Amino acid sequence: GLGKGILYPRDSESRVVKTLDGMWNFRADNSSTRNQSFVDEWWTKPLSQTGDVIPMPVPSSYNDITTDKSLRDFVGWVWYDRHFYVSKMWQDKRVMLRFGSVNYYAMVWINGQQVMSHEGGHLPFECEVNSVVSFSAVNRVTVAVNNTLTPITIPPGTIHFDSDTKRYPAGYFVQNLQMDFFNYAGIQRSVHLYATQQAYVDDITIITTIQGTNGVVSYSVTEGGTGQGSAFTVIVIIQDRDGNTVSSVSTRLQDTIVIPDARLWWPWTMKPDDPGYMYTLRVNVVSGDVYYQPFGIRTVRVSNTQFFINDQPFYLHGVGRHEDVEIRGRGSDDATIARDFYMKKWLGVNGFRTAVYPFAEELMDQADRQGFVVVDETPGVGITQPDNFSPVGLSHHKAVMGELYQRDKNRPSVIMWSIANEPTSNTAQGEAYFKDLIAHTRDLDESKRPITFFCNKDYDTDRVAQFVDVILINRYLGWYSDVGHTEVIQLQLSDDLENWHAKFNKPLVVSEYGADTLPGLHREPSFIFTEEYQTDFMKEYFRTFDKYRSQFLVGEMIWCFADFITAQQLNRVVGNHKGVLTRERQPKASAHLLRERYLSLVNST
Ligand code: BDP
Repeated sequence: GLGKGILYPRDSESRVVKTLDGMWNFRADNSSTRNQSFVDEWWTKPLSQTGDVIPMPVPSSYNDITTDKSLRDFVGWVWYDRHFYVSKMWQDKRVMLRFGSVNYYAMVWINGQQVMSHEGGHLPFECEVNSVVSFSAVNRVTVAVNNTLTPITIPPGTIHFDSDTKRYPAGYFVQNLQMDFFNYAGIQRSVHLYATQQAYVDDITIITTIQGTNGVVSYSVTEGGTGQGSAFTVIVIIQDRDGNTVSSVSTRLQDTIVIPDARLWWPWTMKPDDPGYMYTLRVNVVSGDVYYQPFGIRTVRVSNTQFFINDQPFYLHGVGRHEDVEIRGRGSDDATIARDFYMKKWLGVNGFRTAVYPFAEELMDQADRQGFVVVDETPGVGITQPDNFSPVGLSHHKAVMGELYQRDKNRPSVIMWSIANEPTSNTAQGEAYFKDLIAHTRDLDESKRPITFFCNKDYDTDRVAQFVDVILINRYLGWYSDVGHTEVIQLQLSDDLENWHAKFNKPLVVSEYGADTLPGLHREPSFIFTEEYQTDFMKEYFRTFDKYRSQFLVGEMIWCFADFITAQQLNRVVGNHKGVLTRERQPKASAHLLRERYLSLVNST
């Protein structure tokens, strides 16, 4: 089994949710040993009594908040704490503390007692806190966060020490990362404290199919807490988007409910007047708990040449993107989420990839409700070194995939799982590792969503594409190879696509292609880094896509939606500039070109 559910903390007539977002106290452990905080047991008292603290917003990455370079580039333990109350009205409830994401490793104490730890960023974790909180006095929550990446973290990294004291100061080290984005860290998503009844809905899984005009909804509810067994009686109904009950009542923990004349979930480009239709499964435990689980009715499947949503052919014209914004870094905020969806809609984008880690639940909710498809990806980027392929690393990667599935399994927007980005997929080691991980992912998902990974290897050497349902290839023809030569793109990409399809007989997506572009830089004829080069380059890809779109190409995703920050590197001028939008989410010339194409694709289907 999967173990516990990780349902989003939602309000209901029986549940209360409060947020612990806001300013926390913060202190980095700068000691030469890097773990003096553990020797001095910082969790045993308010952080402000251990030394100087600074205010730190939650949610946010801590890196870009201050002017302190050592904090921006910090590697090691940082500490957060704050006070909070738990209302006496919650005394007989089950009280939960939930973190949307802490990057990378987190330990949590309440009033000096450790309550949980979690490994891996970008995914939620929670625990019950009744036995450690006071309902009649102030409480303290302390969080220690470590962003050190090792060969067996997902994503992996290494620490390199330089001990030549003639050249480097004492204790000098660098963290080498096998990824092209800044390793933002901290409490990057919301923190919730919430209360449920003692007998509660622990988990809900919903699988939908379509029969004629009927929507067939199979659900299963997992019970939790006291009242298990016969005392755990449920009343389940389905509500439409306006809250009207549209089903009969079921009193079973597992059942199948038929909705006649169901309204299906569609991507906005397939049904512009009614995209993203969401129903709600209302689960009422008779002894009190009520949980409202949103879901959509849709199917996905693939043939050898096509991708189908609700049995209609679907062509993905999307973007790869990061969660990345000035000041907050990877910290989630609703204004950015809203703006990004407006810009995606403006661009004519009908789907995106969560590169290269799971995105915020609040963002995913909007993909569901606005009808965007999502290729939902684990943080498995940079699995390229022999020591990344250890059994410990693999079992952690499986656990992460399990957490991602648990979090997102009921989302209609999620049409594919991506297990990794550009791993070493052309060795026996890579083959064994990903074969196992893909089989594990298939076992998890009863709804049988297609599985994929982002491949940068060649059709004749890759050994993992054989296991996936859709082949996604990242290609930088005219950029990382034959730089400046747009005239090779059509030839090379056509040859590549034809060979992949001939060998594997599976649908393909060109899942990354892009050119760094500094807005305002112009040159005619085009020259790399200018706006002219980005658009000339894209036009060559477009011509090739159009040639294969009616054959076996089922999607294209430009890299990237918006510029984003990376580590300091000689080939990155303050970050990666392959965005069609700037980091401020304003268009480059390429955005207008992409928009023209994508909107014409909307109108042609
Ligand atoms: C691709 C990687 C992506 C990078 C991109 C680039 O998958 O993470 O940002 O290259 O270099 O290979 O822009």
